[in-house]
Amino acid sequence: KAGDVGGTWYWNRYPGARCDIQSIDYSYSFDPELETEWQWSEKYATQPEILRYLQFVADKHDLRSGIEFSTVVEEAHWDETGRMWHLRTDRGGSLSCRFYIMATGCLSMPKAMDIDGADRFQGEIYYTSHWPHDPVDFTGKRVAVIGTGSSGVQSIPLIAQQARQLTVFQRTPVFSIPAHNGPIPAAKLAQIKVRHDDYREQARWSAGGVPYDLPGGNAVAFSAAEQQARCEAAWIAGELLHILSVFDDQTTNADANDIIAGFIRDKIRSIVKDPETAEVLCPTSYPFGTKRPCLDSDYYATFNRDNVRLVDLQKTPITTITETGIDTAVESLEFDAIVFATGFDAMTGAAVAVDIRGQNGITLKDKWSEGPKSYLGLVTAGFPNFFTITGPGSPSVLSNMVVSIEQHVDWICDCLDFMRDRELDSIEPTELAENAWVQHVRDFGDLTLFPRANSWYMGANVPGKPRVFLPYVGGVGVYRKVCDEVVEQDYLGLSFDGPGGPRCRDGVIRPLKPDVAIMLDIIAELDNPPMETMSVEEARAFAVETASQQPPGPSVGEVVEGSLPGAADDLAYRLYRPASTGPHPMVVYFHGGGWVIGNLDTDDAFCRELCVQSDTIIVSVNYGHAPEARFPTAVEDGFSAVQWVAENAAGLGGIPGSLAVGGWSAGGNIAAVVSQLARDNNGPELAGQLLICPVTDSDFSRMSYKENAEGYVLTTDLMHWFWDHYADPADRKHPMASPLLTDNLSGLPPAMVVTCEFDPLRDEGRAYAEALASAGIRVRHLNCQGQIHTSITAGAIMSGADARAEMAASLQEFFKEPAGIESLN
Ligand code: NA7
Repeated sequence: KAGDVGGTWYWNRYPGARCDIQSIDYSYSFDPELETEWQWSEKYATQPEILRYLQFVADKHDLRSGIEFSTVVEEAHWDETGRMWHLRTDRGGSLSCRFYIMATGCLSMPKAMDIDGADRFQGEIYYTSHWPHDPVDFTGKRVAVIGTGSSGVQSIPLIAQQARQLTVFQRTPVFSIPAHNGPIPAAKLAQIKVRHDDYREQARWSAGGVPYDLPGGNAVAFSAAEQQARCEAAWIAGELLHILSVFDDQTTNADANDIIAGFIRDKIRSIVKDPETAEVLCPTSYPFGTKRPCLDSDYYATFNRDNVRLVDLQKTPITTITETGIDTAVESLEFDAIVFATGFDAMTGAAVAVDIRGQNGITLKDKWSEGPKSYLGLVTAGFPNFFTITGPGSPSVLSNMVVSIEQHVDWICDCLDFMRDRELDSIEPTELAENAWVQHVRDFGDLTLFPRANSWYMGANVPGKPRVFLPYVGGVGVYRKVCDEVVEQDYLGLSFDGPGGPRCRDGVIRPLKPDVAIMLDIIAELDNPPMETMSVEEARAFAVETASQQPPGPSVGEVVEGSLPGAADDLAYRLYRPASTGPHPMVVYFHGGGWVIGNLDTDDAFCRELCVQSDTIIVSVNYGHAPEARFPTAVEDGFSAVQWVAENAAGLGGIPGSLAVGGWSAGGNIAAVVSQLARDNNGPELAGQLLICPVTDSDFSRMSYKENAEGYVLTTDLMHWFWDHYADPADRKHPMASPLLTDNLSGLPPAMVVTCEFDPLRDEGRAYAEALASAGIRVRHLNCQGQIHTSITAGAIMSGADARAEMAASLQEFFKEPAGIESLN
C-alpha cells in the first residue's frame, strides 16, 4: 500500500515517533552481517532511523524488485477447484497465487473516525497513523491532540514545544514511564557484540522476545521497601519489559499489580505541579500493563508548561467537532490544527478490510465476526493456503515484533518446503485444532488481568468490535515451542491435500488448561520420585508438604477442631462454619489420597472454599487410613461420622435433617459408599452427594486409565499402589469398595459427579453418573476439560474456579426442594 518499505515506520512519521523496544533488540537476526553492518545511534531509535534501517535491509537483499508499491489488495478469493487464490488490486491488476500470506501488521488499519463532526473542521487535520511526508510546523498555532496512547504520548511533548497553545483531549489516562533515551547501554552493547548468536537465540526463547534476566518473585515475597525499590529500579531502567516484570504475579494478581500502578501514580503526582491535572493524568480504571503502557520523554512534565492544557473527556466529553474547533459538554474551543492520535483497529482490522473469501464464499470478516478464529495465529479453517504473520492468537503485540515476525516467517517457509517436498498443494487447520487453540488463547488471557481493561488488546477501542482478548499471552518462547511441536507431531491439527495427499493428523496441541500445564511443569522440574516408589510414611509427608505450599484458602466464620466416634477409634474432624448467621445445612466431607495419604490439612483450602461459596458447614473427617486400617475401615468410619453429625447437627450449628456428603478422589468413593449405606441402614437421610473425581470401581481396563496412565500426577501405577494398600483383590468388587458394582442404585440422594478430562478415574466417574441417572437419581455430571485429577480442587488453579463454584452451587441445590431429573451433560 505504501510507496516504500517500512510498514508502521513508513506511515507513523509524527514528531517523536520511536520504538519502545531497545533498537538493538528491535533488529533482524536472519542476517548476521547486519549485526556489524548497521549501528544504531541510540537506545530507542527515531522513526526516520528505523525506516532507514528497513530500507537498508531491503536494498541489501534486493527486495524492492519483488514488491509492488502503492498497491492495495482489495479482494482475495479462493478457488477450490484450481486450489488457487485470485487477487485483485486497486490498480485494476489481478493475479493468481497458490499461497496468500498477509503480513499487513497489527496496528496498521487506523480506527474509523468515531467523533461527531470531524469532517466539518476547516483547519489543518493530522493523523499520527498517516502523517505527511513534508515537515509540519505548528509554530504560533493553537493545536488540539485527541488521544493519549503511545502516539499521543510521544508527540505531545514535541508539539507543545512548537505550538502557541496545545490542548490535549484525554479519554483514558495512560501509564507511562520515562524512556531515559540516550546512548545504547554499554552492557547491552557488550552482550550483543561478544556473542550475538547466543543473544539472538535467547531472545527467541524469552517471554517477550528480548533476553531479560530479572530475579523473579511474587510481590508478597518482598517487604514494602523492597517493592518500592524494585519499582524504582524499573522506572530508572526506562524499559517496558522491566516495568512489566517487576513481580512475577503482576499480570495475574490485582494486589501485586496495584503496587506498580500506585508507584507510577505517585510519580505522576510528583512530576505534575497542578494537583488537579496530576489526578486527571493518573490511571485508575484498569490494572497496570493491561492497556499498552508507554515510554516517554517528558510527557508528564509537558503538562507543567503554560501553553499546555489537559481536557478530561471523562468529565467533559467531546460533543462535536465544529468548523473552527471542538465543542465539549461545557465549552467551545477554537483551533488551527487538530491531531488525531486515536489509534487502530488492532490485530484484525487490516485483514478483514480486504474482501477475503475462502471455501464456499465465506468471508473472513464473517468468520471473525465474533472474534478471530485462527490456529496458532497462522492459519484459519475454511481459508486454505492463507497465512497471517503475527495474526491474532499469536504473541505479536505482546512481544518484540521483530522476533515474532521472524518466527512466523520461518515457520511458514518450512511449511511451504514441507508441502513442496511431499507434493501437497493445500493446507488448512481442522476445526478441532482451531477451536481448541482459540479456547487456549482465551484461557491464557483469562488467567491474567488483561480482560479487565477496555484496551485494543480486547478490541474494546473500536465501537461494535467483539470483546475478545486477541494476542497470545503465553510468551514468545512458549509459543515457539508450541509451533515446533505442531511440526514434530506431523503437523498436528493441519489438513493437507494435493497429489501427495490427503494427509491429516487431527488433534489438539495444548489440551490442558494453561495453569494446569504450568503446574505440571513446576512439578516436573522438582523431579520427585514417583509416589508409588515411596514408603507410606514418605508419601504422607510428601502430600502434607505439597499441600502446605498451596494458597491457604479463604477465611471462614469459624473453624472448630474436634473428634467423633469412628467405627473403631475416635476420628479427628474439622468443622468450617460460614460467617453468615446460622444454623446452616451441613456437609460431611472426606478428603482424597487413595485411602492411604491425605488428612484434614491436605484438603483444608478446598473445604474453606466450599464453605464460603456454598454458605454451608463443612465437616471434614479424618477417617482411618490404609494400610494400617484396610478396607472397609474407611467407609465404615465415614458412615459412623455421618451418623454422628446427623445426631449432633443442632449442637454443631447445623440444621437437623439438612445433611449431605461430599469427597474428592478416594473421599468421593467414601461419600458414594456412605450414601448407599445410609440408604440401606435407614438413614441418616442425605440431601445429596458431591462426588469429585470419585473412585467408583477397580476396573483398570477403562480408556481413561490408558489415555492418562502417566503424566498427570495421579498415574495408573499410583492407583494400583493405592488399591494394593487399601483392599485385597477379593474385596475390590464389593460394592463397599466399588460402589458402581452394587446391584441397586435406586433411592440414593441426588448427586453431582465431577470428572476431569485427564484423569485415570474419569471414565468410572462418568459411568457412576450414568448409572445413577439410569436408576432415576437426579444427577449433574460436570466433566472438566483440560483439568487433571489434582487440579480441580486446587485453589491456585484459576481455570478450575468455575467448576468449584458449580460444586458449591450444587451443594446449595441439594438443600432446596428436589426438582425433576436433570439430563447428563
Ligand atoms: P492507542 O494506543 O490505541 O491510543 C489511542 C488513543 O486515542 C487512546 O488514548 C484513546 O482513548 C484515544 N481515543 C480513541 N478514540 C477516541 C475518541 N473517539 N475520543 C477520544 N479519544 C479517543 O493508539 P496509538 O496510536 O497511540 O498507539 C498504538 C500502538 O502503537 C501502541 O500501543 C504501540 O504499540 C505502538 P481510550 O484509551 O480508548 O479511552
